[in-house]
Amino acid sequence: MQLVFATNNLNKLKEVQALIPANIKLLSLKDIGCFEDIPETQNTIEGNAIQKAEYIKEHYGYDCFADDTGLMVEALNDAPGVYSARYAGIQRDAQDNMNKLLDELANAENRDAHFTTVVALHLNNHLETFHGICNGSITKTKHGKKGFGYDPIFQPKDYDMTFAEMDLSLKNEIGHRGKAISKLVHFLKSHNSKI
Ligand code: ITT
Repeated sequence: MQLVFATNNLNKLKEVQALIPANIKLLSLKDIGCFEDIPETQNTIEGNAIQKAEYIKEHYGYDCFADDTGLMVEALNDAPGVYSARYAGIQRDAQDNMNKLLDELANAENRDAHFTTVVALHLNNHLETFHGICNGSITKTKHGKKGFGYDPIFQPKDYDMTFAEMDLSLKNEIGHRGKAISKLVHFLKSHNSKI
């Protein structure tokens, strides 16, 4: 079986590759000759995941899945949420985004937050979605060099380190994306006895 993973984010690709069984061939956007920006114009995480998966099916004809993720911060009424990538501007810069979030929370007592991932799968002309959530809190300063995006300032509940201080295998085990992708793999296995 082969599936396109519709992402331009190489860090996501690395995390997901570690969770997908070896007998599913993952194709990247580059592999199918897709070099344009895929529209993400919906106002929900789920809407954007579905939009990305449907775009690839419609324009390239491949079965595929897409991941959309957001960081929801309680004290900010769940911002940046669906706007996580461009929170500090269209340059979509991780350091700028984290700095803005730390500034916004400078006087906040409640630093609770969660990541939400929705994976949308387009397979045999059917659409399925898989959700994953990871609860935690926003640290006061950045810690760690691993991972990507907001990882240096996100500390998952029950751990005394940020995602950026964890090995990929632990982030995948307890994280939002790992949970959503595990559900995807379970679904694929239950529909294909060869996986
Ligand atoms: P694609 O749409 O091409 O998959 P993207 O980087 O635009 O890649 P998202 O829209 O899903 O992906 O990401 C929204 C933002 O959240 C973006 O700034 C990411 O860096 C950040 N983000 C996503 N997953 C994350 C994770 O596991 N840890 C930390 N930050 C993450």
